[in-house]
Amino acid sequence: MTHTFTPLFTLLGSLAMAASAALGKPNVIVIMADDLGYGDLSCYGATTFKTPHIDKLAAGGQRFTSGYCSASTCTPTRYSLLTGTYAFRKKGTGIAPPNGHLIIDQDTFTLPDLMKKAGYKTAVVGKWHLGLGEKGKGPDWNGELKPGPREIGFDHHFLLPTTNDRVPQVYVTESKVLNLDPKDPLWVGRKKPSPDHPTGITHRDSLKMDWSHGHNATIHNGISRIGFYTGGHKARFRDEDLADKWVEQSVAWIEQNKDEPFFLFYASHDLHVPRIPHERFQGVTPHGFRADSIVQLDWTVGEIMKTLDRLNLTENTLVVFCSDNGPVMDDGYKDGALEKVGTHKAAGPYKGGKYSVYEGGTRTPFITYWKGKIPAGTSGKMVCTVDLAASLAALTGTSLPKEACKDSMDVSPALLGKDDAKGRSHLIQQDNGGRGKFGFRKGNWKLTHHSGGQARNTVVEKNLTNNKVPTFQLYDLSKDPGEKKNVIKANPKVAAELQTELESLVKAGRSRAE
Ligand code: NG6
Ligand code: CA
Repeated sequence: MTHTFTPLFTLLGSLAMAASAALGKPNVIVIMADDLGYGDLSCYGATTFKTPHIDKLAAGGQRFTSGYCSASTCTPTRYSLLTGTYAFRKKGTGIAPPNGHLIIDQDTFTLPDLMKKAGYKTAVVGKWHLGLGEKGKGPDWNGELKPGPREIGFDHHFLLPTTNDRVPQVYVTESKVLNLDPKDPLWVGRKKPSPDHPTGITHRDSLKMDWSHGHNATIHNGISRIGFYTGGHKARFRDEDLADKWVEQSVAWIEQNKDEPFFLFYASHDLHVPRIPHERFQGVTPHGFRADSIVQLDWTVGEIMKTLDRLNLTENTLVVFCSDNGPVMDDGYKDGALEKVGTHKAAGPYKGGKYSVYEGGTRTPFITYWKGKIPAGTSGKMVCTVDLAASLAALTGTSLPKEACKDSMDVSPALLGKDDAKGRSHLIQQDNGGRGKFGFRKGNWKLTHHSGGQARNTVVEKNLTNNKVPTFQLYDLSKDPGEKKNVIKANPKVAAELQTELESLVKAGRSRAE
């Protein structure tokens, strides 16, 4: 019997492989939002403002209800997106400072490396926040900003170096600060450069947006920032123009590369502080600049999709929309986000937000769209931004070196909306790292580990911080998605199993099978 059936199975197997190869090499655009929570889009339940362009992707593609980013802050999520490895496995992957060095080792096999191996042109436009320059040296602002995106696999970059609340407000492209006048060198540092240097403390009355905590150093564009800088005046941009500039740059790069497969990582900054949307978006929602910035982000997505339509690329492009961490209201500036939040639930039904290992910290909008290839629908499969490396490797038929992408799972069938697809069976969620806080989701169970017994920001809309919590808690997400009832006492066996598994996955140094 086996004898007669074997050739048939082999035939079916090779047909299945041919089918996946027949998907060819679609262009891939990963749009990563900044600080966008699960409930921050109208397709994820927001009712007081609309996000029609992103809603269109959700309505025509897969809208994930268990889509995650790997950490509840920016740098570790971006690190794991680009390396396919959980950031907690490497020291120094927390929020990068203004003068931080590149935290991805040059010999790491990265997501852009794998796309290049697959024959793609690669680019990153937007927020970087992974450091520039060598360890021990950091960025050479007036010279070559190397190593940087080029050295880890991007053919092209047009970037904001860190975040816009960190100095300096300049664009980086071709490994240099754009429009830098050598006669006006750029200096970036941690100490006030001279006693008369204006800061958010000495010139607070002159600010167009006041700070609430931190963010009181050098002033640029009426906003005081984290860190100090002088010079580089011709290179400096206005916060209001960031989104327009990145759309312009992305559209130009897509046009230049329309005839070959391309991979674009579009890293938006819109609702990260300081939230300064362009004047045309200011006041479009009842919630102040935070939600106005969401509408601006939605506009950028619309512009990118319009470009694909115009160039006839929509049916040959996979678009992945995701976020880098959950939401926060007051993140250091008095922009009224908290006061004007009204009934809006930025984290949707989930607890916590940015900085937290509760679901609100990492369960975020996650949409895949590919016209004609991905069916429309809502998916409950568990997927994470760390999985894009292994999934795009599978989609493009590229092999991953054994030692690379240690925690990236091939969830490409789920991303493509296949009926029989599986998502992840487990996921480790982390905060900014370094303090041993983890969330561990397995099926519908969720174990949280808070070393030191402190949880951050458990109710986003009330701006509570640092609540005391037990070291381990257990939640049953099938009955209690909002992580309200700790059921660890009633389920000691489950808790012990999850604790052991979490510990062994952390210790093992990898979770992708070799
Ligand atoms: C914090 C900043 C916060 C934000 C965050 C990084 C203060 C008081 N807070 O340290 O405003 O910049 O870092 O955000 O300075 S992230 O989304 O890039 O991770
Ligand atoms: Ca962020």
